[in-house]
Amino acid sequence: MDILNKIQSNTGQLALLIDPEKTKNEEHLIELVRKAEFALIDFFFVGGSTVTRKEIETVVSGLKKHTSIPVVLFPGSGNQLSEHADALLFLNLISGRNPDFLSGHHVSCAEEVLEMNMEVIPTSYILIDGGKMTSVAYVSQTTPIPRENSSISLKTGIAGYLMGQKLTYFDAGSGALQSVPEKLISELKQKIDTPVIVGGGIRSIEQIEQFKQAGANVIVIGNKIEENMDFLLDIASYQKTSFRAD
Ligand code: 1GP
Repeated sequence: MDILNKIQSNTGQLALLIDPEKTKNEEHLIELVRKAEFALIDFFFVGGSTVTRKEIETVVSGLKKHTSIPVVLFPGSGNQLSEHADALLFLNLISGRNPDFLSGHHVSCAEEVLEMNMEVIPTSYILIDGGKMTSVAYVSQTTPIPRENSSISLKTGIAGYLMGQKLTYFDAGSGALQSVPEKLISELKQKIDTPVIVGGGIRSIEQIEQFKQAGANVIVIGNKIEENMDFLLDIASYQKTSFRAD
C-alpha cells in the first residue's frame, strides 16, 4: 500500500518523529526501532528545522536497514532528502506568507525529487500557536495562527484542500507547550474530505486518545520520546488495550 493510502486508511495511527540532529549513534537508533516496533508505531517521520542532508541520509539509511516501518521525509528545507525513504511530505507552509516555504524550496529541489521516483504527497502545512516560539516558526520566519482562532485555521485548511493538497498537517511546533485544539480536526473533517496529521506538544496517552477520537489519521510524537524512550512502552500498553476495545 502506498503511504497516502495507508495514512487515509485509519484514524489514530502513530508516527515517531526523528530529528537526525538529536540521534546519537546507530545503537541509539536500533534501540529506538526495537521499541517503536514493540509499540506498533505506524511511521517514522524524519526531518527537522536545521538538519543537513548528510544527517538525513544517515538516519534514513539506518532506519531502512533495521526496520520495515515506513520512513517518511518531513523536511525543514529543500535539501532534506534521501532516495531511500518511502515518501516525501511536500510541505506547503500555507499558514505563513514566506515565499521560500510556499514555493522557493520546492523549485530548488523539484528536478531532484522527480528523479528520485519517490511517492510525493502534497501537504498543507499549517502552524498553530503552541504557547512558545518554536524552531519551525523561527526558521521559516512565519507567524503561527493564534490558537483560539479556529476560524482562520479552518479556512486555511479548506484553502489548502481547494488548492489540491492531498493531506493536512496541523502542527503546534516541536516542543509546543500546548498542542493543537482537537476540535479543529473534527471541524475540518466535517467540512472537507482530507486526511489529517497532527503534531507538536503531544506528550501523553490521553492526548493521543483525544486526537484519535477527533479523527486524526496520524498523531506525531517527537520530543516526548527524545526525552524518554520508554514512553514507547506506555504506547505499547495503550495499543493493546485500544485494539481490544476496537
Ligand atoms: C513537530 O509535529 C512535530 O513538527 C512533533 O512535535 O516534538 O513536540 O512531539 P513534538
